[in-house]
Amino acid sequence: MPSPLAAPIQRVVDAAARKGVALDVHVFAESTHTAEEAAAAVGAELGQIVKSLVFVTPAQDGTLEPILCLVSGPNRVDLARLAAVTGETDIRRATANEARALTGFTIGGIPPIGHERTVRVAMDPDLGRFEVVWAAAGTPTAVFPVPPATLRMLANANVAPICEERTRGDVLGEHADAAGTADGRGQRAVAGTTPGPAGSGSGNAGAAGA
Ligand code: 5CA
Repeated sequence: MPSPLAAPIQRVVDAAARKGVALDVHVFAESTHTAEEAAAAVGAELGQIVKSLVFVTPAQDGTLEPILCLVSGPNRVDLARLAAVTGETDIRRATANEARALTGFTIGGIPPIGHERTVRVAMDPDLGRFEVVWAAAGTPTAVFPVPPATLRMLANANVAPICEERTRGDVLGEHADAAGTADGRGQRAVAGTTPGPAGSGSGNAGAAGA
């Protein structure tokens, strides 16, 4: 009999199941706490790792409202952009304790779905470059693969420019292997031009996003 999933992982699996998606959770012996560790564990590139970063803004009743940012591994959230996208003026990073209290999960394992309460979610369009991305599944050793468009649906995420501009050097370095293609966007899964496996919603989250 398969061993039962840890309770936090089960909450993530159940949340996806409620939307009709069966998650394929991978649990590792080694840590997947950081994006770098997760990329090494699954053999993906850093950009395919979904960082689930918790920010907070004061709600009208004086409590803190969480805002979850789903961010491609190498990218960083730009607070001014996040403020513009959410319409909030007072946003900061959650502390580790706040993140745990607001989501029900511990940093390093915070998933994009299955939280304690309804969370507003903003998603980095760069995740839409890949056919599949990998997100934390509730603990710091568990991740799951998901097409970015499915992730957007599951998290009810608003795909919007929330990250700092990458430098030209960053982008050229990353795309060096794909330089010179006709459309200039490289050969790597630019969804919308490259159909995903089994039509499972691997479209470009960015193209469809707000
Ligand atoms: N499992 C991996 C890959 S899916 C993961 O969860 N990565 S993560 O980026 O979403 O979570 C780790 C992030 O938590 C780090 O990038 C770091 O920015 C953030 N973090 C670590 N410690 C703290 C802290 N004390 N307060 C707020 N954020 C923190």
